[in-house]
Amino acid sequence: MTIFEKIATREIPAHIVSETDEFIAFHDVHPQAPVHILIVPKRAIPRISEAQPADGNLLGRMLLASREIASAAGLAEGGYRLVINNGPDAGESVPHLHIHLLGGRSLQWPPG
Ligand code: DGP
Repeated sequence: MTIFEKIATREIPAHIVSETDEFIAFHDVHPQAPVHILIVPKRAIPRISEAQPADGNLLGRMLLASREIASAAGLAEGGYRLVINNGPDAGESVPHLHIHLLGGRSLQWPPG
């Protein structure tokens, strides 16, 4: 089981902000911004490069859910960034697909 599956099954505690039968959203343990939430499918797709066409609806629903999660976190007006790290060059550290939702400060571009 990945660490995020253990969070979904409550084996590991996390500050959960939103949940459906398909995915869960919780605060990142090492926040890189005042708001840093991870949106994670309960089914462990390792990374976006390994997602299948059948995962498309789930991934779309996760993206759309980010709007409500960002609004609930107070980010609707100031804006926010969604990030998916894929593979070692991108800094992927947990092999379970997740969308980072970052906001609450001015974010730089390009990212480091
Ligand atoms: P990435 O580097 O894109 O694979 O992001 C993994 C993120 O997961 C990283 O920002 C830290 C976070 N993380 C790792 N372990 C835990 C944990 O046990 N709990 C929570 N809440 N976040 C975690």
